[in-house]
Amino acid sequence: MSLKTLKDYDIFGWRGEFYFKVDGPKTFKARWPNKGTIKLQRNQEFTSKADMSLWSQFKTVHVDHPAVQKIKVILREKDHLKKDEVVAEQEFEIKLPSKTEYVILQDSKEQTKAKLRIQAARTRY
Ligand SMILES: [Ca+2]
Repeated sequence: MSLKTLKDYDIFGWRGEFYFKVDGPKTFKARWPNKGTIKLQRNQEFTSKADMSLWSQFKTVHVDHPAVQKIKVILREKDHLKKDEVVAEQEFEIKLPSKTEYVILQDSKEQTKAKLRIQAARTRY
């Protein structure tokens, strides 16, 4: 995952404070990072380390019946004076299994962009 913004989100400090919410099956929501925010000034970019995942899930899929998993990803920006703003929100349909692919989650003005890597490979153990 990488996150970049071209916009100033805060009048004071000039730094946006971002975090992700991920909606999996049923109503379970994950937050990433679990605590804290990704602080970005205009034109800054954050790239996560390889071992950082927004969401992980194991699902049993029968060979003859490929499945689809819907995952909703929400990017929010924190504000101390008002409710946290939803910058971007999108539901991704992930075919199981599938090759690694990259998707873009961005705001309507295309100023803040998250590039997400989706890995839905078969797991054998
Ligand atoms: Ca803020």
